[in-house]
Formats: sequence, structure tokens, C-alpha cells
Amino acid sequence: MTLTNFLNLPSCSLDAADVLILPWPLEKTVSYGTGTQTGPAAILAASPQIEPFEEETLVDFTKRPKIHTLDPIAVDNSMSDGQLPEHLAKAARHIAQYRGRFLLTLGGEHLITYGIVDGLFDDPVGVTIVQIDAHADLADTLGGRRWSHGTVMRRLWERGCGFVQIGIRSVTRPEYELTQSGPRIETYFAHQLDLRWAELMHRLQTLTGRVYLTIDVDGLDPSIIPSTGTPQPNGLSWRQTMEVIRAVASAPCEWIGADVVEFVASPHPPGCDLTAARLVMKVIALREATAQRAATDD
Ligand SMILES: [Mn+2]
Repeated sequence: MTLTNFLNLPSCSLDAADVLILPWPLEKTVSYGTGTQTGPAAILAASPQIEPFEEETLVDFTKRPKIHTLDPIAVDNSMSDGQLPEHLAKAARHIAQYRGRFLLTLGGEHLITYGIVDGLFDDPVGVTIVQIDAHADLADTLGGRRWSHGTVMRRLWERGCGFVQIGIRSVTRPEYELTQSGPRIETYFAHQLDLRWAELMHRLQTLTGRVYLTIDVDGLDPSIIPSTGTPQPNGLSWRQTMEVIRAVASAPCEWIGADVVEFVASPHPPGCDLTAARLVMKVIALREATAQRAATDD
């Protein structure tokens, strides 16, 4: 299947691109609603409805950044659980060739974040993962599985990544205890966001080192993007989500890439695909605005 180029921009060669969009329609370990394999194509198909000019940043996508939409990662969603680690490792080897550009991956279930981080960094020790999510995804196993959308951050934590988790509102007791005592894990629960917002903004604006942003669309309030496998009430507002992305974009860090995961294509309610595409567009625009300001300052 031929996918739509993001925003229907004329295709730019891989070599000339500043930003790469990578569809990865993995749907293997979903636990409730299904359909994450439909997410990437639906987001791309909706994206031409968005104006290629961004009114906040004044980024004009017809000029910069140069975006190349990659072919999807090949997935056989009927693979066995035992084949998952090799699927992730193979994807990571593929992704390694894209280092040096800003990689924005469209999921697919959240497990893909493991393969992306594994591919982008030889050694992920010390990489900070900023995670917008309803779920901590810190379980050691979920339903007997070590490799799952519910264990993905645990596996990355074991690799030495650090976490700033935002909007969490569904955890097991062992996961909760890990958020309270585990090194390199800072969790801003949804019920704390109003009280801790200034602290969170300061934390994000002062990020240093290598940073990766992962956005599980269930981290946003389900009134914004209800079309996801495991929705939870009391999520981030659109405005809060933008503030998080803006803060990351403004930080004196090396922002390597981002993903938008767990989106499920659905006609009901209409328009979720457009909202998800707009979210992707804002991530790219806010990052690009910072890059353009830095280039002007030089
Ligand atoms: Mn998640």
C-alpha cells in the first residue's frame, strides 16, 4: 500500500531530509481495544487536511523543514511472542541508518519505542525519555509477557534510560512503588499536574543531554483523542500537551526524535485522525522553530 506523504508535501529525497517520518504499524500485544496497526496510515491520510503553514511558529512546511516520509517498517502481526525481540532488534538495525536526522515514528503500539531508542543510540544509558502517557508502562511483565506495550518503559529503564513521565493515571502497585523509589524515574501523575505544573515546566526547560519524546495518545484526555486502545479519563489537555512539547523544544538538550503511538483509526467520533496528525505537525513545527532560531543566532 502506498502511503500519503505527510501533509501531502512533494517528496523530498532521503538524503536532503531534516526530518524523517517512519510508520511502524505494530499491533501485537494490545490488551483491550485493537487497531493500532491502522494508526500510521490513517494519520498520514488525514494530514493533507492540515494547512502547511503553522500559525504559532510561522513554520512554512513548503519550505522547511525538509520532510521525507519513509516506507513503513515491515510487520507480520501474526508473529509469535517469541519472535518479538528479533522483530524489535531488526527494526533497530534498520533505524540506526537514520541517526543524525530528527526521526518521528508513527505507531503502532507503544512497544515500538524500545526498538526506536535501541536503533538511535549505541548506548542509551543516560538518555532521558519524556513520556506523555496514561500508563507508566513500567510493569516487569504484563499477562506473562516480558515484551509488551505495558512493559516497554521497564525494559528501557533496565537499559539505563531516565524518565520524565507526564499524565500517568493507571499503574499497578509495583509500578507505583518503582515510580516512588526507582532511580532515574520522575513521574508527574495526572492528579498532580495542576499543583506541579510549574515544577514540570522547569524540569523540561532545563533538560540537558540526549532526549527522546514519546507521546502515547492515551496520555491526552480521551475527549481529545478517544480513538485509542486503552483510554483513561483525566488526561492532558491539548494546551498542556503543547506546553510540554514547547518546553522540550526550548531546552538546552539534544532532542533526537519522537513518536506518536497507540492511535487507532476509527470513524467514530470523526476527526481523531486529523487531531493526531495535527499533534505530529506541532511536534515538528515547535522543534523546527527552535532550530531556525538557533541558526539565526549563529
Ligand atoms: Mn503507553
